[in-house]
Amino acid sequence: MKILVTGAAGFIGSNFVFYEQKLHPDYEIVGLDSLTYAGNLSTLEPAMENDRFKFFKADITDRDAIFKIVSEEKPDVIVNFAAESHVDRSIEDPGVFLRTNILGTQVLMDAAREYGVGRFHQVGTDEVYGDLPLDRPDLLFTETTPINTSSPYSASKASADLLAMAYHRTFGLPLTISRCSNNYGPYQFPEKLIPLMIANALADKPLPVYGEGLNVRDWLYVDDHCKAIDMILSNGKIGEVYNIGGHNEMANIDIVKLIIGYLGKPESLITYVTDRKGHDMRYAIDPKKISDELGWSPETKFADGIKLTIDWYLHNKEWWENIISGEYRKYYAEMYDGR
Ligand code: NAD
Ligand code: TDX
Repeated sequence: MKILVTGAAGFIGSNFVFYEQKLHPDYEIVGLDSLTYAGNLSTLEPAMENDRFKFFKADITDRDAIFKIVSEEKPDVIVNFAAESHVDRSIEDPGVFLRTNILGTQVLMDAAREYGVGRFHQVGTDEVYGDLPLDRPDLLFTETTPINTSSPYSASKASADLLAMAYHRTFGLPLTISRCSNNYGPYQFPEKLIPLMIANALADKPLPVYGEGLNVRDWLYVDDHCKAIDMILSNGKIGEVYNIGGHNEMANIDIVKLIIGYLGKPESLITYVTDRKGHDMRYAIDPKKISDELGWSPETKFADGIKLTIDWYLHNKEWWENIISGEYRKYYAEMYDGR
């Protein structure tokens, strides 16, 4: 079995490579990434030690490069993690989100068709369903919840999902789609809530909480997302969408307080800042379909996963300090200074 993993140098893509290497030591894995600001080749160093792993630096919107790699490598499966993934950046500059997330997915699916790749898996997000109200805890996103996007990011991911379903129906491309809730764990880029709060708290810098901090996200440890994708690749039904989430809803402010409590930092670091435009209130996944049909369930409880994650950032300062010393400083100043 040979799997082409796009976005392999990003947060979930790299964790998926490690997960597959461990679970299926006989698999060949081809990592592909254009190494945007969010991609780090150093993350993949442990994977490179395995001679069944190979890496290509390529952009998924580059048709010639992608066709060449797919024709030469002949993967059995393509799993597409490559994306622009940060909502705040999509509000500042939507263009690259449309290019990578929609057109890049199209290029990959065209290559899969051209060279008869047996399976295409599109990694989607729960954000395509829009949001849920705080006062209706009974409401959850199911696979049939209508698409109702709020940000350019979620609109681009929803477009990719729709295009994928169209490629399945029109061309018979054998594919599956997963839509996961918020992930956390090692190697997450520090622009996202949890690593940003850990990094700032460690530096005794203000912790910028949007609005009142009451927005709710449904957090899943990254390995449990990888486990779900692996199970979908093995037993998922072609043409189906699978929601992934572990019933772990938490308000942002509670996560921030938990992080500062664990690190022994004062709550006075919390700074309420101007809210995100179009900020979704609550996400909550109903994982019944993947549990019933594929027997998936999450293994890591949030109380354990968040400790593992904070400890990882404490022990791997070099990884994220390198990142926040570069281009990221400019981004941070533009996004947060005077907010
Ligand atoms: P990330 O930003 O950490 O990683 C994305 C990777 O894609 C980076 O390595 C980047 O260099 C690469 N990339 C970007 N544009 C590319 C291009 N044009 N060609 C090739 N590579 C390119 O994101 P992530 O959090 O790891 O998310 C991975 C996928 O999972 C995305 O599709 C995202 O929408 C989805 N997802 C993420 C979450 C989450 O909570 N992080 C939840 C659900 C779904
Ligand atoms: O500085 C911050 N302060 C803050 O209050 C940041 C960066 C975020 N927030 C809030 C906004 C959200 O309510 O925290 C929550 C989580 O924010 P993000 O980490 O930006 O994640 P989110 O917008 O929920 O999107 C994530 O989950 C779905 C991923 O980034 C997406 O790629 C994924 O599809």
